Amino acid sequence: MGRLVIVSNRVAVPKRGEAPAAGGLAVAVKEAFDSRGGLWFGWSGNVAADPPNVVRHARRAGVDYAVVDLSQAAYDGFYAGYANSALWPMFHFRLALMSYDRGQAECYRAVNRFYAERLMTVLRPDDTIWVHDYQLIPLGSALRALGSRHRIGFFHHIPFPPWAVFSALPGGEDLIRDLLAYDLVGVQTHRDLAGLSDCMAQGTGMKVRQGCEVRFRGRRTRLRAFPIAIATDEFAAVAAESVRTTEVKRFATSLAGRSLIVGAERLDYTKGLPERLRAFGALLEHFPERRNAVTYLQIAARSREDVESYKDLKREIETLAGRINGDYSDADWTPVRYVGRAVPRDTLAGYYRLAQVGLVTPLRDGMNLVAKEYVAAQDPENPGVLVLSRFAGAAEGMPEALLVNPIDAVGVAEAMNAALAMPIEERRDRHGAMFRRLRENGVADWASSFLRALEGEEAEAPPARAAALSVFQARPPSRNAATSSASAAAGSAGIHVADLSTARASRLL
Ligand code: ADQ
Repeated sequence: MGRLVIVSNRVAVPKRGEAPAAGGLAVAVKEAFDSRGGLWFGWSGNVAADPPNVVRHARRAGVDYAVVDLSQAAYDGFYAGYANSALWPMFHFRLALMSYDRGQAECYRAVNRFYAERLMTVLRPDDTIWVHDYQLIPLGSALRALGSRHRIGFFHHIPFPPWAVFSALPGGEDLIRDLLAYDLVGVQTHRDLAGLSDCMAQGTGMKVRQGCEVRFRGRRTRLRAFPIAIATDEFAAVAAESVRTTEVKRFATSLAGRSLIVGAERLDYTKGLPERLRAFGALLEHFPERRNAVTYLQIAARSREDVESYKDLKREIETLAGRINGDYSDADWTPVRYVGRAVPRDTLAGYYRLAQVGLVTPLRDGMNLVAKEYVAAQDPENPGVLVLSRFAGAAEGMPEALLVNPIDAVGVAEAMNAALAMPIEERRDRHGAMFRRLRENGVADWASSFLRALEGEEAEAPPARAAALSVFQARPPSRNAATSSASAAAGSAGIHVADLSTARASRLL
């Protein structure tokens, strides 16, 4: 078996003697790399006025890294420009935030051609190539144009909208056609698969067999859903350890017995932060008994500060948090604690474990790993409750969360209130079901099932439809249905608690 070659836009080469990054792709592909050797190719993160046109190599912990630098002009047009100002908002259904510039679109293609040329210099004939995410959609076709006959797979980490949305992008048809250079295109959820399949059919005019296969110029491109996962046991252990550290204990003491609601993400308009702050304001307004009894900790790591819409977002969040604190604070209580930076992963895990409510309410999200991490971090004997946006990919496999529409401030407030009131048996039942599912589908399974499908070991029958139904029909333990007061509160509030019927599932698509 040949090497596995991972290509992602940003490649963080660990410093000599340092462990590789503990999250994301690094964990996902570690085992695959361990068993067959591998190469990780991408942008180094360096921007230079006139970068050397060379591939730099490094070897760390058994993994070969090959990275290239970008010029300032390439970075501006490709990354800050087309990828993050046109593609990112479009893929997240935010057409009003899209800004399109033809020069940037050309730059995006030029950078992908540049990556392909550099990558070809380091490839071996029997390598399997796995390309990641929306920055690199045309990489496969650029490699084919240079003569690559490798197996090439592409995984799309963010949502995939239907053609009615996608077609707002000038040249959208070309981007969809680029996907036909891949042998396998993976998305996170069945909702995304429906979007991708619709774009394939309408954007190319080609027949999409059973919604998941296209044949074009002798190549078969398969379309599949592979929901990304986390290293559940490892994260659970980190969280259990973290609550014993001085830092997390000090934080717990500072709560003075109040309940904790936690949110954590990159500062990004897709994550629904202003909407979430309004929902917390609504909790304090409509449920006065929660005043001075609950603290909301929001951790928002800075992100893409060179893109204009992200600067506006930061101002809006700071204003909203200031207003809630101005309206409701007491001398001994600040309702919103806002931390505007990244915190270490183990500290974050400790905060999750302390929190009675995990508030994960993106307006759209490919998957959302925070939802999974929050569940993994809980004490199984006394777990907190996940309040989760129905528009996060994670909702497809977590029907036991309290599922909400994030723009309904009062609805989200009612869900938070129901979560804070939920009896322990119901919390255990809901948590237990989600935790078991997370353990059964770990991140190593995610990577290996993608690679098995790419390398031809997948069963021929398309799994999409049957799997979609079984996920949507999953139900929480029967006790929840009518007996608990929290369920009743959630039900009367119109919160969709684990009852995604097939009919509703199809409305969500
Ligand atoms: P992201 O949009 O970055 O990822 P997410 O899946 O939630 O979103 O992953 C974020 C990661 O960063 C998590 O591991 C989280 O713990 C960590 N993190 C978040 N805020 C932090 C903070 N303030 N400090 C430190 N760490 C923080 C994209 C897609 C998602 C998809 C992933 C993986 O947008 O939908 O789930 O890729 O495919």
